[in-house]
Amino acid sequence: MPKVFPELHSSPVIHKLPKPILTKDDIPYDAALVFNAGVIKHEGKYLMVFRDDYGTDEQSFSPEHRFKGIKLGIAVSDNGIDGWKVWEKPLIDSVDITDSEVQRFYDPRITKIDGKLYLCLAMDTGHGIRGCVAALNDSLDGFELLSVSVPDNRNMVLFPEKIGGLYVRLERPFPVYGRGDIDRFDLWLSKSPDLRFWGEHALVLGVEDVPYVNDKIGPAAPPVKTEKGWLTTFHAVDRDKSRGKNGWEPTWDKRYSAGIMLLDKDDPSKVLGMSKMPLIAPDLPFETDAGFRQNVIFPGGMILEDSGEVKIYYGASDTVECVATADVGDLLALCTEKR
Ligand code: BMA
Repeated sequence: MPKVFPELHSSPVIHKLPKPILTKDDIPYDAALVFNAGVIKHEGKYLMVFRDDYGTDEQSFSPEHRFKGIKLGIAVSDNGIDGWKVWEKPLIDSVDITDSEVQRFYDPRITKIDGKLYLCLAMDTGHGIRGCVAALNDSLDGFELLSVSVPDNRNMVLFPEKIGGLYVRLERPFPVYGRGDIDRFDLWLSKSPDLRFWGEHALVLGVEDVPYVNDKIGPAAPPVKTEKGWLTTFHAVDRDKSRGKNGWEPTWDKRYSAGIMLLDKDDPSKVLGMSKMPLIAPDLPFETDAGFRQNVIFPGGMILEDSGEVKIYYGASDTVECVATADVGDLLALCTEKR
């Protein structure tokens, strides 16, 4: 029986906005759950690509009557906090996918490399979950898939520049055999000369390295560059069978929090330091006591401002999109302090 962790709290260096920044009520089309967004700065504004699971609500939801589909939508804000304007047309709607093998895309992450925008997406298919790297159109109304992994893999994030002449991504394969009878999924890295062919796979962080996790870890928001190295969040899951009904579904026994670590500037498979405590944990009422899956926070965007403020965008309860801020110096200190 894995160890169970009774309470987790966000780090004192984290300042959460008390209310979500985007919810279903802000969406000009069918929306039920609006969460797990990628966010970057683009052309003087903040550009968000969010996930929208639609077609049911808490009252009509049942294991037989689940969501009709998933759309990926676009929202833009002047300050990255409020005033989000949601574009009338989503980037994609799963019901419009014509390839019978592909069911849906979700959990978009966005990265700008050499001025061009790229998405990483999870893709559910008839033969497993696959991780995708895609180039976003200049008009932001579609994307071209550049690479699709073999199953099962997801939670990919791209580094915002080439390192040692190669593109680099973090990712989370699902090794179902050989790691015991619970999830035990780890965080990996791959490199590519062209964003299409990926190799030089390396383990970055094992689930056993994170003291507050008894289940699985994986990437969260794309890394940001600091003078000390690459600062990056990761998602961290602990499981407790006694949680029982903990959201809309009959059972939901997982809790998702987020960790923070520092990777070597030139060899990002090397972890220079990691906080031994969670950076962000579900601890606001709408994160712990409401929503589709309670006790879930999942970062998908991280922006380092010139002032040293870091904005971390995260989905809460798989239901709404939120933001927290922190000082970059405090985040780096968390990764290097010995405790
Ligand atoms: C993961 C993904 C995420 C989600 C999380 C918690 O497996 O599906 O999109 O936020 O579970 O439900």
